[in-house]
Order: sequence, then C-alpha cells, then structure tokens
Amino acid sequence: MGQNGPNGTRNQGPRCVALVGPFQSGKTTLLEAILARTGAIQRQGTVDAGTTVGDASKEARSHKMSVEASFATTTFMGDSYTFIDCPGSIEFIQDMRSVLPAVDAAVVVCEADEKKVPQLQLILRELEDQNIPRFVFLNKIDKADRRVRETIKLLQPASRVPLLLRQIPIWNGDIISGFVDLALERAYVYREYAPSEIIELNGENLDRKKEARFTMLETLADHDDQLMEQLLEDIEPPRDKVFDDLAKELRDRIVCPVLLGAATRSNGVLRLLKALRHESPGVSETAQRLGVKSGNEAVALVLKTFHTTHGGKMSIARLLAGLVGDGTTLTTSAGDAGRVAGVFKLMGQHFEKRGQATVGETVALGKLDSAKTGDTLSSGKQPAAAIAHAKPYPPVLAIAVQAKERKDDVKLGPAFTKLTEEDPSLTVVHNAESHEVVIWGQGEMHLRVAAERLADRFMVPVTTRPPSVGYRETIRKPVTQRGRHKKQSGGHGQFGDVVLEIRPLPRGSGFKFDDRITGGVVPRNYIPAVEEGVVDALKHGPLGFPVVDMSVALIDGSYHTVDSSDQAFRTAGRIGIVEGLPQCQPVLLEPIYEVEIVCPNEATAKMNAILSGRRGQIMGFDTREGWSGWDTVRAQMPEAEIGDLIIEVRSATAGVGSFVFKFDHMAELTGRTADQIIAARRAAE
Ligand SMILES: Nc1nc2c(ncn2[C@@H]2O[C@H](COP(=O)(O)OP(=O)(O)OP(=O)(O)O)[C@@H](O)[C@H]2O)c(=O)[nH]1
Ligand SMILES: [Mg+2]
Repeated sequence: MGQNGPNGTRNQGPRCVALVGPFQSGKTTLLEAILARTGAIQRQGTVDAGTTVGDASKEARSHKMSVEASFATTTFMGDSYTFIDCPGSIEFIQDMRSVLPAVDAAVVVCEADEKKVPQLQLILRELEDQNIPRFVFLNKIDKADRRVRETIKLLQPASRVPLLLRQIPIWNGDIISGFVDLALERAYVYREYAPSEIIELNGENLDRKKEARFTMLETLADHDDQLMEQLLEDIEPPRDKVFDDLAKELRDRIVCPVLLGAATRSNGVLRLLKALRHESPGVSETAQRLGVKSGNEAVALVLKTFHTTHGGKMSIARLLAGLVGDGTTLTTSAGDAGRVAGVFKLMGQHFEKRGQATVGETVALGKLDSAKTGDTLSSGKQPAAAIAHAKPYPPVLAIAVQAKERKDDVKLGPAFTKLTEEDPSLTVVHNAESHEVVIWGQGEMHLRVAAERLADRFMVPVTTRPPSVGYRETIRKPVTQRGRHKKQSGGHGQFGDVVLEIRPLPRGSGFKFDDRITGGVVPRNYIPAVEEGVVDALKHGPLGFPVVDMSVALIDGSYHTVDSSDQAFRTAGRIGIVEGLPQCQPVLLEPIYEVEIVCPNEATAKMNAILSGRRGQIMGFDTREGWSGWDTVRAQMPEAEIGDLIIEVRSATAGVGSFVFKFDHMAELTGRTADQIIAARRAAE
C-alpha cells in the first residue's frame, strides 16, 4: 500500500492520459482548465478567442475545432502528467486512434446530448477494442437541464460496460451549484476558476447521496462478492475498500466511472485530477498491457509525427521502458535506425528542450528521420516488435491538388511525404491516366485542413478540385475501315496502308489485337507498329475517353518498298481507328462501385433516399455485426455519385455514418447525363 493513497497508487511514474469524446464536447477547454489548475499556464484561454494550448495551430484556430491531437505536460501534486487533447470529429479520429495504445487511461468528455450518442459509441468502441481504462467526464454541467441519472440512461447504450455514476449534482433551483462525491462521501459547492469548497451535507441531499451511493456500490459489487455480502448485510464498507474497488474495476475495464463538471468554469477539474492520480493505472501496467518488458532498453511508441516550421521533424513518443536522451540511437520495428537530436517537453505547439526522458514520460524526440506515427522505437540491438496495429480507416473522399505556382511542383512530393507521415489516414495517389495527384481522406474538413497544412506548414500553396471520374467508352457495332497514310515530301515519302476490322467485345474484355494478314501484304516487321498506332488512338475515343472492350483485326493492307516505315504504319493504324470508331456507335461507360454504408438504424431510411437520389441500386440491408443499433446498407452506384456521398451520409447521421467501396463493373450510360459528361469533356479539352 502506498502511503498517500489507496492501492499503492503513489509513485507510479509519469502518466499519459487522452482526452477524447464527441465533437465539441469540451476536450480542449478541459485541457485548458487542467493546465490552468495545475499552474502550467497563467490564465485559462478559450476556444472562441483562439487562445488555448490545444487548438494553437493556425488550422485549429481558424476552424474553432481541434484538427489534430495536441500534447501538453504538466505537474500535479508532484507527478508529471501528459494530456493528449484529441479531436472529436470523426474525420480526425485517426489522431485519437494513434495515441490510444500508449495511454494509461482516457477521459471521455461528454455532454447530455442525444444527437452525440452515436459518436460516443464510436469512440467508446475504440477504447473498448484497445482495452483502455476510461472515465467519463460529463461536461457542461452548468447548462444541465435534466437529471444526471437521465443523462446516464441516455448515454449508457453507447457503452458496453456500466457507466458508474460516482458524483451526483447538488441542484440550486434550476442550476447545479455543486456535487457530492459518492466515494469520498463529501459535498462541494463549485466556485468559478477555483477549487470547490467542501460543505455540510444534510436533509434531502443526504438522502439522495445515500441512495446514489448504494447504486454505485451495487454495481461495484457485481464483481466483488465480499462487497456484495456487506451490502446484503447492511454493513457499511470501509472507504478504502470502495476506492480500491473503483480503481480495480476501472483498470479491469469492467466499469466506466462518471464524474461531473464544467470545463469553462474549471468546475470538477480537481476531482478529476485526483481520480486520475489515485485510480488510473501507471506506465508499468500499460507496458504490461502492451507486452513491453521493463528494463534498460528503451521502448517507445510514436504517437504522432510533427513537422515544425523551424525545428524540423519531431516524433512525439511515450517511453514505455528505459531512458532516452540526446544522442540515443533508436530503431524502428522495420530496422531503420536514427539518433535522437534533442528531447523536448510539450506544450501544444510549443517545444522546450530538456534533459533525458525516463520511463512513462511523453516527449518529442528530434530528428528521427525514418520514424513515423505508429512506429515502435527501441534502443536495443534487435528492433522491438510493433506495438500498435490500428490500421487507418479506409478513405471516403478525394480531392485533386496542384501546386498554385509551377515553381513549387518539386516541393509537392516531400510535402506529401510529411503530410502522410503526420496523418496516416491521408493517402496520396498519382493517377497516371488523368495526370492528377489525388489526396484521399476521411471527409471534407479533413481534406480542407490537409490542403491548408500544405500551404501553412509545408509552404506549398495548392489549388484543389474534384478528381476526375474513370469514364471509358466502347462501341456497339462492328465496322471494317481502311487506314491509309501517304505523303510525298521532297525525296523520301511515307506510305502505310491497313484495313482494320473493328468489333465490340463483351464487357470487361479490354482490348485484343489480331493479325490476320496473309500473303505478306503488310510485312511482318511493320505489324507491331500498326498495333502501336491503334493502341495510341484508343487512348482517346470519339467521345473523349479511353476505348475498351473491343477488338481490332488487321486483315489487309499494302506497302511500298522504299516509302514504308514503322512510323508510316503507326500513322496508318491510328487513322484507321480515328476514322472507324465514329461509325461504330460509340457509347459511354461509367464505373459502378459496390458501396457498403454503416449507420445508426434511425438513419437507415434516409440512406435509402440518398442512394436512390444518386442513381444507386440497393442490394440489401443487414444489422451491423457486433454493433447494436446500427445497420449496414449495400448498394451499387456510379463512381461519379460516390464523389461527395460522404457529405450527405455524415449530415444524415450526426457525423458518424461511413462507407467502404470497391470497383464492381463498367456500365453503359446514355441520355442526358451521358451527353453532359461528354460535353464537359469537350469543353475541358
Ligand atoms: N457551457 C459550457 N460550455 C462549454 C464547456 N466546455 C466547453 N464549452 C464550449 O463548448 C465549445 C466546444 O469546446 P471545445 O473545448 O472546443 O470542445 P472540443 O471537445 O475540444 O471540440 P473538438 O475538439 O472540435 O471536438 C466551446 O464553445 C466551449 O466554450 C462547459 O463546461 N460549459
Ligand atoms: Mg478540441
């Protein structure tokens, strides 16, 4: 037993705690309150004024929302704590997923808002899957207009384990003026920007406390027979025993304790910090959870790669074993080694050089070129096995980007590398056919911020537009066409002459070339050139798109002993196609994808409407496996309609719906839509 707290919870080393939760629930404000309360900052800033540590980046300030994880280290009662303020928007959820493996606990910042329950469920699911002990901090209690117990009932379906109310509010008319801590059995009144004041509990509040405390103990007793017996026999369990149970059941992730507060007024913050101090596990338990052995060899997980404008690349990492100092050589699991150039303390965007870091600390490590978000680093001779395995969610939206100024073209490649190192849920694809560089990401804001970051952080201003769709064209009718190229220019002339039989092929066949020349009317050695000319002409059909699903047979032709050449036959082949295809009833082909949407089931009907509005064909519904209250909708729909589908899906699902898609087949497209696509293509050329 530790002397300063139950369950030996003192001296557990530096902690690392993630602040997570639905969009705009108050995480950044809570971090601000924690930093102010622990003296790391002089004054509590606000998100609205753009003065917080968590949202200090230019992008976060301009959108008034968190768009990446930010880190701040502070000291509370002699212990070091690093808090990670995670963005709430599902579009930026990868930043949360990347840091979770290495944290000791998460504080899930919530509010009493029905609409945010699906988001809460999504976040809790990540914590549950990664086995992270978690508290709920029920924030914005200053705005509460319903009983806290009702709020818990509302939120409970989002959690697989019981939400354990361990504080109840004290109402003063319509507002909450304080709270009772059910474990401590003490009552407090809130004071603005100051620790709450202890008050005497009496009358009705005393009765409510007894009842609520009993409910809390009953839940704890579900996993503690001795406590159950005490409750049945009406024996008051000792306070230390209750704290031990709270800590144990939190660490075993079988309950999720709920604390109350208001981050803007710094209410409930001190109790939250004390709960973290006494009840959350420390680094040794976290290392054990991850299978990291303690010892002299350093093992660290990179929570985020960050490219500072002046200080170069930083790897923000939590040290799970050993020590790291200036000059320590660290190796990634893939075996790439690098030397640490500087260890830095974190305070949002601010990095401060410091001495070596010890186990449990979360610091920035300078200049590890080959390390990136999610990597496991070690100082041992053998690379350590990778700890984190969370693969990013598949992307759902794309934009094509171009450097605003040509001179910046060369800077784009390195900027993309940095961008995707920092955020693995972004991918960059070069489309050779359309000559476009396409960034794929998790939503509109995610991509907008990526483009802003290219400009602000990596100094390459870009223009963006929707990426082009992979249209093709094909033919419906066969034709036999001569292609003749004859040119007399001074001395040496050019002569090539071919007859091509052009035929449609079934969907998905691609292109076939046949040589059916007899009697050497076109000499062998020119035939590959004919094929080249044909293939070249097929890149751009009469409608403006690559031509597929057809065959060309070379059936006849003639040559000239002096004037014929590869070049001349190439041209003849091309002419045959250019003149032949328009007579073959060309038709547009559009890519059709199979799309699988997941959404809370109250939105399923809306998904139907969205899909039919986008030329989708619904293939089936199902309940989503392992997700109570969610559905899966399968459909086939044109690529062009998937383009911005996510925007509609998100707005119909309070931000939580998503989908995956894969190419299925090409389908003929005629009529007005086809005419518009062809006209747009012509206009663009
Ligand atoms: N009334 C009230 N408002 C709060 C409280 N905490 C935060 N807010 C407000 O809620 C809004 C969102 O706060 P943030 O701290 O940015 O929330 P967040 O969870 O960090 O948001 P994202 O990171 O974008 O998901 C701001 O306008 C805050 O002022 C609170 O305790 N009471
Ligand atoms: Mg925030």
